[in-house]
Amino acid sequence: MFLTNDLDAMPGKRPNRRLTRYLSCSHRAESCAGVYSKVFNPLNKGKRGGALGATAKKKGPAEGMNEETYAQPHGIDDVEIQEWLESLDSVLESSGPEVATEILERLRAHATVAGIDLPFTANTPYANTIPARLEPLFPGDQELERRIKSLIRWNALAMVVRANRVEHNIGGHISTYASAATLYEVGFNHFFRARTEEFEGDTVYFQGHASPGIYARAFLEGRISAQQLENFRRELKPGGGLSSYPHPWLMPDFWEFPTVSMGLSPLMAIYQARYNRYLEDRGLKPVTDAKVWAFIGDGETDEPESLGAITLASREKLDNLIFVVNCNLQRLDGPVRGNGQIIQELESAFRGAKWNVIKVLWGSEWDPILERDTEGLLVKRMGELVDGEYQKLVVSPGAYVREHFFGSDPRLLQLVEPLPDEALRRLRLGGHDPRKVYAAYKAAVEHKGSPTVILARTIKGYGLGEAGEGKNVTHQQKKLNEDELREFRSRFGIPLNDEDCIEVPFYRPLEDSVEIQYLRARREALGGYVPKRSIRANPLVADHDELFKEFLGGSEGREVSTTMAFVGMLRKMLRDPEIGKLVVPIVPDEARTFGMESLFRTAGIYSSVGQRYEPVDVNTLLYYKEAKDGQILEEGITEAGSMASCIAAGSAYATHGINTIPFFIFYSMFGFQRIADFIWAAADMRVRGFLLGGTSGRTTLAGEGLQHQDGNSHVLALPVPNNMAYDPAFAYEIAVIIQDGIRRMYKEGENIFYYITVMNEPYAMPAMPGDVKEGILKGMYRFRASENKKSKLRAQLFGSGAILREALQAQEILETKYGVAADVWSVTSYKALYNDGNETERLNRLHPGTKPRVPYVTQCLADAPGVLIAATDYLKTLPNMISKWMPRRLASLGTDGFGRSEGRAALRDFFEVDARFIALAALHELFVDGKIEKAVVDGAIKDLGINPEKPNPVTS
Ligand SMILES: Cc1ncc(C[n+]2csc(CCOP(=O)(O)OP(=O)(O)O)c2C)c(N)n1
Ligand SMILES: [Mg+2]
Repeated sequence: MFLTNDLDAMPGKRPNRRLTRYLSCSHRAESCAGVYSKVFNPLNKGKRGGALGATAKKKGPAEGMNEETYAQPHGIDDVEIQEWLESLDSVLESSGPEVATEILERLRAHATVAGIDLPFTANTPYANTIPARLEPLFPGDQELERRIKSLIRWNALAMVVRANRVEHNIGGHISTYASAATLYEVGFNHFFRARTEEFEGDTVYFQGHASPGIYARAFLEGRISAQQLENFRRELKPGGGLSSYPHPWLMPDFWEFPTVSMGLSPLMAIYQARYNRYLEDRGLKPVTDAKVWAFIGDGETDEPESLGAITLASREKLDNLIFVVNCNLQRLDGPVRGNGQIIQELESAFRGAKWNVIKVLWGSEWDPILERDTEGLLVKRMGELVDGEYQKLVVSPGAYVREHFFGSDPRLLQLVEPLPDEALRRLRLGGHDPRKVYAAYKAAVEHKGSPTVILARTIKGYGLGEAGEGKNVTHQQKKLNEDELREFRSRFGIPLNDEDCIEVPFYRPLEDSVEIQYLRARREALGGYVPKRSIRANPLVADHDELFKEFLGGSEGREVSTTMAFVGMLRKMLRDPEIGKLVVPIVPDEARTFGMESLFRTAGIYSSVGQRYEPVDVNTLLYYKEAKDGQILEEGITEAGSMASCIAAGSAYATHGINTIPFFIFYSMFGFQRIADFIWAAADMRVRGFLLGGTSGRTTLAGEGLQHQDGNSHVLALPVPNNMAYDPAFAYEIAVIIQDGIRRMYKEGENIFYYITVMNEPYAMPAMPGDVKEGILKGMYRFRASENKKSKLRAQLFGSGAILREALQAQEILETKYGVAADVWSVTSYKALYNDGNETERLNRLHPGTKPRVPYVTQCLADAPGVLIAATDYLKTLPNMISKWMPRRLASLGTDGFGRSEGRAALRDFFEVDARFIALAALHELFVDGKIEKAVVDGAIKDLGINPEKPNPVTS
């Protein structure tokens, strides 16, 4: 190896005096520590040499810098540093970076052995990761690309300014795209490959607030009309408009991924990249080099979801994933880290997570200055400023830059002495330099073995000048005055005269202009336009009657839970010739809870590396089998990650042209309640598939208590318009719902998805009582009518999920003890009934002359006499919201309140939803109607063992 005791004797190598000296002083740990950290820690600030300016001197280390590294090392002078640096340069020159790396690693190891407590840092200096000398040639016509970009900048600004002139406060963002224009344009001109017949295409998550720029480009491409641009944020205007942000629901031929709720898209992108690998490993799509690009804001990285799954990406070696963080150092209110350095903070997080990190901080104008700086002072100075200082510096005049940045050290001043102030003002940041951005993107797409993050420094509101460039108010800037418009026009060379310019017209060069021709040619070379969403999967054809038939017959007395019944269906679906391969079971470390472990062995758990170990339970029937072609996505404890997988699987019909059918089963309390925003995004994305809320029902999940017992999720599912929510009680109901769901989504292509709650209470599953399929799907059907047709005392009992059985018991109590004849209804979906009722009302209101329609609930209850009682394991609001379409008053029982650690019987007593309370409610309603005496109710309270003074579950 290179580091021998006899360095001088190595052929062809220059004697490495510094390293030799270091090695020989290893016994003097303390003094060597100074040497080491001084040379190799880029964040170090030396006491000598006057490297710190007046401002920096007063301050402590910037945030993210280590106090220890800031401390002044002793016994070392600049000459010594210089010698070390020269030694390293010489090694680099003569032996290359690999040898230099080896030496540094050996040195670090040696220092550790020598007892030197090396300060940990995952950071590299505040410099470009790719040095100028390793930059590839820029393959495009830089001047032409700049002109195209300028036109896009103009149109993006124009659409926001015009929209706000027409309608004050309609909103929109100028400064996000202004900062990211180069990041996007280099991608559009050189990297983003479209989806074609032959190639699946790259997947791009656009930063939501940059949408004006993406629209403006599509306008130049001739894909979006001037009329649509004019109606930005006014989608309901005749001729159509453009949605504020990327929403596939609103623009299904254009946008693919909703990204504007911050933090969702980074996580979704990670799981998308992983899902692409899953499809490849399972042979469902060919192996390609398609990339997933995610453009995110630096402020956005504060959302826990943004960085929450980055270790998954590196663990899975997702080199098909590229994050581009637009580091304009600002968020909405002000700087992201005014007192620190967001870029360094992100670098250490990503490097710590083993990502390939590429920093693009400085533009080409800096290269000659850096080259002149043989002492490394400039890079050191670059690392000293906190972001708040940079925010000011990058939009300041050259004289200010000279004084406040270079002025910290006479040697730095000397470096820029030949440059006029104007040249200092024009020193660009890396994210605005296409050559630097191109180099980074090229390195990213060529990188193997880990995901890449590009940290690109930009200026928020770039080009807005006085109107907001780099200012704290820039995020909200929507209006420019005449001077500001003219200034912007001139800066970007938009061919509009002073007069026209203030009207802010959209500008598109003629079709045969070099700009349009170039732009089209570039996109053609990359396969077409991006973004573009299209449905590429063919509909399924089978009816799957055979598959689900067995579940319509009941369990013949055997006690099973609806979860077990569902797992039985899943097992069968996995074996189905048409859908078997397409089924994607997804579970966040809860498979055993749901009795799904039997699938481990048969379907296998997906692992990109197979199973590198012999599982501890290998000798058991249901061992933990991981396999490269495993079908189950066992995601570990991440409902958000699992949902992101579900989104990738449920949108694969569009993204990949593959009808994968996700079945994401989770602890129901940790679904809508915890990850509702992802579910909302899934709805926007037209995701198809099934969410299964396991262990559901506030009183059905025994023992687990307040944080687990779910009586909320069906209420939380209400706002999601295209989500079909069902609370079935029996196996046949689930079978009917799933079979119909597959038909609607994958045969008919409806853009809906399902939420089905399943429980863990075992009971005998009855056979389907006649043809009640329609009622199951519409939300309710009469499950068991009373056989007593003569009684004058009548009741209708509505039960759902496991509480349906309480209603059945109440039916018996009422008949046998009180002579009340009650019918029992299974309400499978209050949501479906609610939507139907509202739609009926609405149609009647809008068409007063036509024969009024009757809500389905009203139709059902037309021949259902007596008092009306509903009992649910969810909030009372569910039955209450449909009561207005019932022929009479409704008494609702539900589980409003905090859960308890208890058994089912005690819980149902506590929440007053058991058979006794249902019976009491019916008797009380009859009493209120004057049908029975008060004494009967009093007697029932006593007989049924109900404590009338018990605490209210809602407030206790
Ligand atoms: C979850 C969420 N919270 C808040 C917002 C509101 N919001 C929109 S833009 C923005 C600031 C964005 O800053 P950054 O991520 O740095 O993006 P930039 O515009 O600077 O590129 C905020 C807070 C949002 N869209 N999503
Ligand atoms: Mg920002």
